[in-house]
Amino acid sequence: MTETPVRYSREGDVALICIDNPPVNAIGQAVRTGLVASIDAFAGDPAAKIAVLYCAGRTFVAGADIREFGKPPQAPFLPDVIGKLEALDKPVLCVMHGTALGGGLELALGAHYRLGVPGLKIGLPETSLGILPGAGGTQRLPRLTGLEAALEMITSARHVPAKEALALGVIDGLADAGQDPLTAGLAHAHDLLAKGAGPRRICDMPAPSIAPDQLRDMRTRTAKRFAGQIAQLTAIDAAVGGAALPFRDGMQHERALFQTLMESPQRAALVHAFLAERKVAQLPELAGIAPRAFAQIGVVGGGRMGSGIAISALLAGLDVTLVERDAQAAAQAHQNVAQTLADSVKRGKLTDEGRARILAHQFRAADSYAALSDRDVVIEAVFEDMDIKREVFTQLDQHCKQGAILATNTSYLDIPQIAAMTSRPADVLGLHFFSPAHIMRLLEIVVPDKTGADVVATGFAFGKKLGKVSVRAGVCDGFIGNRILQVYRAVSDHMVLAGASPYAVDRAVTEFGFPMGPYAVQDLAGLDIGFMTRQRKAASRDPREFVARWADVMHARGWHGRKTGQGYYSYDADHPKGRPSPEVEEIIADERRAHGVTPREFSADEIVARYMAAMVNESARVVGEGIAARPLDVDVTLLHGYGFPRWRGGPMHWADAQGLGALLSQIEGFAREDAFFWQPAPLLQQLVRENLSFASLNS
Ligand code: T1G
Repeated sequence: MTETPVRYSREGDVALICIDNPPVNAIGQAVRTGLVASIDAFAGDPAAKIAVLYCAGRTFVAGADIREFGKPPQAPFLPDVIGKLEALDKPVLCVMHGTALGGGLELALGAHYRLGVPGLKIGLPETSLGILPGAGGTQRLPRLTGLEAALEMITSARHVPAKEALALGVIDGLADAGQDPLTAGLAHAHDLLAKGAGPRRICDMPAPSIAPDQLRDMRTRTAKRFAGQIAQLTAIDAAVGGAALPFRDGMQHERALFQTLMESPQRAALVHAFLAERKVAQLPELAGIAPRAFAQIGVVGGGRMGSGIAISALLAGLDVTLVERDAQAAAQAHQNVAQTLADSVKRGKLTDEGRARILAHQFRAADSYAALSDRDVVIEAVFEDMDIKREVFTQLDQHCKQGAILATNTSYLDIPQIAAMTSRPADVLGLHFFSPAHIMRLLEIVVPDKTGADVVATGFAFGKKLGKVSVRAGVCDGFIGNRILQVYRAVSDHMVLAGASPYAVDRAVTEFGFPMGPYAVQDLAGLDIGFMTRQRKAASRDPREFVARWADVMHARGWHGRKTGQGYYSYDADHPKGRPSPEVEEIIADERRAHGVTPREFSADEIVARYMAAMVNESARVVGEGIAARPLDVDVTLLHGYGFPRWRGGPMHWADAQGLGALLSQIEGFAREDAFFWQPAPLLQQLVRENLSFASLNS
């Protein structure tokens, strides 16, 4: 924060109020205080006929200061500051650039005129943080745009581009391209003065209304889209309820609902997720370490994963050479990439010119490793087999320039062993993408002991360029995400053996908030994948570990999940999402009989309790062993790669909210049935002993 986050000055008859609070001009207490002082200065300055409110730096105000959430609120309060601005009897013009979000947009709505700098995006993303616009957004925006458009903006939390903001009437005009906010503001202020424009207050505009059936539809759609969450429906209540009241009462209604949400566990979880996503890349070991260049990317392997990685890099503007084993495979890979780019155009993610430019200038597929000799970073995405990896890395070592980074996308092979196949292990690391790689945001950056810090820093810089959320992971089977996944899948199998149906497990888990349960996910991924994993692990498996044989029986029958029409669920034209299969239940019943198990009932609560306890316990191990740097790294991994419900914050945040003592007792209780599976994680025991939370390890 600069010393004076809000500056007041005057140029002729135009007062200038400039907010300067890097990095994103968030409105914290100092900014609110500064705004009040500037508003007073403008009101008391007889030479000032109009004020221009704008921001220094890369963006207009990105919102209230999220770091103040959960602390006692400090005066002056934002709704009052905005009310004071709006009440001025001289006009105020607000000029926005970058992103005007949340409290930032609400501040602009308190001004009398609004101008956007091209490239501006506006939005009220509060519901994505578990709250609602609490400084008049639910009252003022609908008066400008109508309730329907305002509610769509508020519930979707989306960033609205300048042109759409103009069409919606949220801004009055756009500055010329290349104009900075101050220059544009001064010019427009003079125009307004010349026209004799006075204050134009949104609070004086008539309140909008919405037809009852339209409102009902909107509620139904919102409840479905944001199942489990409370902020979106509460925001609708604030806007619709407020529109039926005089403006001041509407503001109070909004405030009351805002405060309830502010105190909700969902708000705490969503803010944790927001901050954790930004903190994952902040690692002490990387402080002050400059990344290497990474403009020229190489990819080995043009299958689904390799082409997904190539596309991700291409969409980020990087230059990509993809190598396949022969000319035919290279041509096929080229076609895969071209096809996905064409799909991106259809999905509106890319323009047709963008697609043509990428194919003409940024991308080529080749059939020789020599084509990778100028690459800065090469990512291998070939079949998961150590002998094949050896061939690839031997070739890369021969052909890649000195200083090039050699990355493997392996999900489970031993990366130090792969690094040792080269003459430069310090330049080798894991970049574990999730499929489809151009869509999934998670990237695990897997760091063997010998990897150079600048190589890791390059991994993070590369991930950021690709728009990924990158998480540092240590070396172990499954890294962070898949290692934890194996354990909560195992606990599901335990429950199924004991009597729960796979469908009951999936139902309970989706009711908790995951988009899919573990069995539906296995059907989607393919049951052959699970089969291969079991084969791979067979030799090293502890004999006390329970392995579900029913999965092998299903595999042997050719039931490989969705792609074969039969897995845990049966799929057909009438049931594209699958329906329970009595034959699967029969196969499972056979195995129960073979184990002498008398099946028992499981409530949804018990299923979730065991599922989550297993997930948290393994997560604690992953942190305790240093595989994840902090609990927040586990949370971000599960949120972005495994469908953990964001509004529950991730398994470690969720565990803290439950109370670690209670969770440990639960695990100890389960251990009385199965001491091998339910060994409490030492870190969990330690935290309980010391009366600490996982969050205490995040700083
Ligand atoms: N408060 C505090 N810090 C914030 C912040 C905020 N609102 N927004 C960003 N930061 C920090 C962020 O943690 C990071 O810090 C740095 O700024 C750069 O962010 C009353 C109550 C604006 C699109 O939800 O969406 O207003 O990690 O890495 O990719 O109704 O930040 O460097 O230490 O994300 O260029 C509503 C949240 C608040 C917007 C920029 N506003 N921010 O993205 O950079 S609630 C939001 C964003 C509210 C009122 C209510 C993005 C961005 P550090 P960054 P970026």
